[in-house]
Amino acid sequence: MQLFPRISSLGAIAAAAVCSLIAVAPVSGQQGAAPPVAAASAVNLRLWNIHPEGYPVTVALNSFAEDVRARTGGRVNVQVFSNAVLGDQPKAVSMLKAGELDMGEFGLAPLTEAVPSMKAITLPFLFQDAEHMFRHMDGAMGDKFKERLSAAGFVVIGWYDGGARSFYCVGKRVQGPRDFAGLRIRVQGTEIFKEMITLLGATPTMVPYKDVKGAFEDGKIDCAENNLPSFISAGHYKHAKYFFQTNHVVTPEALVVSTAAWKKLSTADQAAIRAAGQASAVYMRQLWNKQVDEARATAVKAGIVFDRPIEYGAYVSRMKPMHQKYWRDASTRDELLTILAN
Ligand code: GTR
Repeated sequence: MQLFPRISSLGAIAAAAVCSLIAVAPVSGQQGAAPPVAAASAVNLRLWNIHPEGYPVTVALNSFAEDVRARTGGRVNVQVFSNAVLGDQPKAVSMLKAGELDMGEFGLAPLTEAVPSMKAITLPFLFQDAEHMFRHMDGAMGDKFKERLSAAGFVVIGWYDGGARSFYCVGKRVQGPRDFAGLRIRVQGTEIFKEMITLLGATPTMVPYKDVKGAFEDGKIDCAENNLPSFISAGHYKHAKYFFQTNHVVTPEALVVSTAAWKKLSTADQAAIRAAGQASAVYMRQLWNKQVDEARATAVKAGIVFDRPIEYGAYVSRMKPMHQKYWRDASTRDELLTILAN
């Protein structure tokens, strides 16, 4: 199912930005990890996860851990720490870099800090839906990002579904682009999300994921944006009664092993972990679609009021300055051209 109609004005923005450019510099792929060393007798991998039990990501990670144990004959033990018990996402990324964690299931927001050329794929109104996104992430583009992430310390063993993000608010029913004016909207802290909110005429307010519910309670924010399963599982729906289904960002997430931990594994264990990671991504995506339907049913039952944009042109034109910036940038232009063309 397509989440929003193909937007011709996005193509126009692209054309305007690209035609003023001379040469397209190829983005050089970098090779990642060094060859593996011999297997240790038993390996324990600590895996960070932001979501609670029962959430599709958590269910898939638990099954991944079992699968790894089976495929390695118990040589590799994956310990899943869910519900962000070890800290929020930015902290987990720095723990992984410091060798205090070996694995994580991350949204793209923190990973784009390590590989800025990936920012392009978190732009609003870019991917139409999950099918469109995975066509690229499971193909040459995904492989290119895997190489760059590996060079930056993250070995990707599966692309998970981060869903389609929409806005939801307390007290104000947003139904059109002008209704965003002056609202304090929670963001994850990345440049693109902050800029998107500012371009909508609202105020971006940085709040860690685990504190969003409290920020609603304390009146520190008016709105947040996320996918339907997170809206329910994080309890945001208990406060924000107006859901404006913009599906503005459709994004993948990544199951990663730190390059340092990866290098300590034998070639056979690396292969087993890769296979289990890939299988868990397939499983996660199946669970996801079901969870979206269930989350919507829970929201309807809880009396959430749903609205959808009547048309998308007004939102896309507001994003124009940001989109143009990435069209002009040689490190992101190729990806944008490929995505728009396919
Ligand atoms: C969730 C996503 C997390 C993180 C979180 C947030 O839906 O799975 O990776 O991005 O939203 O908004 O902080």
